[in-house]
Amino acid sequence: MNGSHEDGGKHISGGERLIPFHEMKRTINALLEKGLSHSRGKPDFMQIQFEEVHEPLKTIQPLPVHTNEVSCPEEGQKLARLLLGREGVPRKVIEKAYEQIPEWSGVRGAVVFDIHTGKRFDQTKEKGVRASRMDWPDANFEKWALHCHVPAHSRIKEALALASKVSQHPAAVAELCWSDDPDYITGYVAGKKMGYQRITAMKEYGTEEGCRIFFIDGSKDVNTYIHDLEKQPILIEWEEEHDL
Ligand code: WAQ
Ligand code: MG
Repeated sequence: MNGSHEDGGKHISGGERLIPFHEMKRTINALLEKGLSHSRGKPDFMQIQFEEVHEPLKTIQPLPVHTNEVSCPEEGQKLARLLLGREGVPRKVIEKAYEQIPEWSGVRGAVVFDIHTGKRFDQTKEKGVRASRMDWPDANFEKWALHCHVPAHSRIKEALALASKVSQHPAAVAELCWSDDPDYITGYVAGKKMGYQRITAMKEYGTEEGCRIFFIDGSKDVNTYIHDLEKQPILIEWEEEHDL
């Protein structure tokens, strides 16, 4: 569901999947259900689109996961900034991005932020950039969740699949994310070195301001960065040996 918002209405929900044709009906039904029964409200507009993928599929491992228990959003946000710094985002750049997070809370995709210039890289305004064409088959995800003692929720599956895809790009440095859904306050910071670092409180319950920032290094080759996020098909497949 990727609604148009020329009327200024608020974005309720989105979702992107990568599936074999025989799962089409089940998948579209699930997306419909997700859009119609959402904690952000009732949609007055919805778009469901599918397209055949011709590019070769790439299969990758999920990022390693760690859950950081924090007692309040202030502690969570402080930890997030610390982790971003460790992954290579300069402190000044973290501050610059954080200054603009309130302005970006209505963006329907992600903001791409260049750590080289300290400026927003994409020019998509309120639309943002949507990573697409990634998925994680349920059976493998459930096996992974059991092994890693993480709840087997589709929200976690989708977030970790997205973060794993996004982080594997050569120009990617780190990602910062928390939901815009009022009933979900766990967020994460992710990167090649630190993996997927869940943080159990990134905002207060009841608030609808979310965040998703992809930090990239603009001094690297970024010509195809946005195209790759949108078009490169990636499947997640966990193999236990990689986690030992
Ligand atoms: N590409 C880019 N940005 C996206 C995408 C996408 N495919 N999907 C969502 N976003 C952006 C968009 O601006 C949303 O408003 C925002 O991210 C939040 O999306 O416990 O649920 O789906 O480990 O509400 C993370 C923690 C949960 C999960 C994140 O985000 C866990 C979440 P939501
Ligand atoms: Mg949401």
